[in-house]
Amino acid sequence: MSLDNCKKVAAYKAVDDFVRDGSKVGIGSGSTIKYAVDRIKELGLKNVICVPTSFQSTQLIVEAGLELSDLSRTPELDITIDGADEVDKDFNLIKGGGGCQLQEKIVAYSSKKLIIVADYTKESTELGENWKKGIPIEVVPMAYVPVMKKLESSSFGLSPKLRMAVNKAGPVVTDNGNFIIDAQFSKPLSNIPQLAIDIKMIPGVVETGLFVNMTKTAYFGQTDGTCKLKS
Ligand code: DER
Repeated sequence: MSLDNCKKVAAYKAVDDFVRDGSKVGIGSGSTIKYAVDRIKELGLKNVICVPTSFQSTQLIVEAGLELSDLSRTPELDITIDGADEVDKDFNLIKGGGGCQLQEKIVAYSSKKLIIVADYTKESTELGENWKKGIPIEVVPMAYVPVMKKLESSSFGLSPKLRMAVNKAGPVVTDNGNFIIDAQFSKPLSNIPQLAIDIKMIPGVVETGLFVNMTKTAYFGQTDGTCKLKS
């Protein structure tokens, strides 16, 4: 089964298990979440209110004809469904491969439950086992050089790279007008909760792609067409 089909299996199962008429749902960003939106539309559920986590997520909601809201009008969500770049054995996540982690974390934090949907390649024992692009860190543009210097200093020992755009000259600019630094690491991260706090405290850092203690539910689509639930 293709990776896309694995993503679809995970997303469909999560929607079937958690989304009901009247649900208030945070819609993540990336490629897997598209299948969750497709499934919500396919089920024809009534009065489902969707809050996006990016321009891409907004487009998915609008194009599916679902009710679009925001956190000003819907500040408390029942669930957020979102993808992940990696999930470790303790449910620490790396997110931000698509550069949307700031709004994703805000919306997930505004939800009673964050549900991760992914293909099987995203499940790891330790962070970094499968995801090799590092920790995405959203930074204020004027601060990216000092932030990079701090990340590569002995206090962090990371290898930061400014994320450059592919179809545009220069750096990637997020939906919030910021840059992304991908902080690579060669050995397993220790004390991830503390690392997430320490990175966040560097002046100029807006948000990290380390999601800690934010979920205990993840669906992983498998190549045999089954879906593995980690909870
Ligand atoms: O950028 C993000 O945070 C995405 O949610 C990412 O973590 C998962 O993207 P994918 O569903 O395309 O793998």
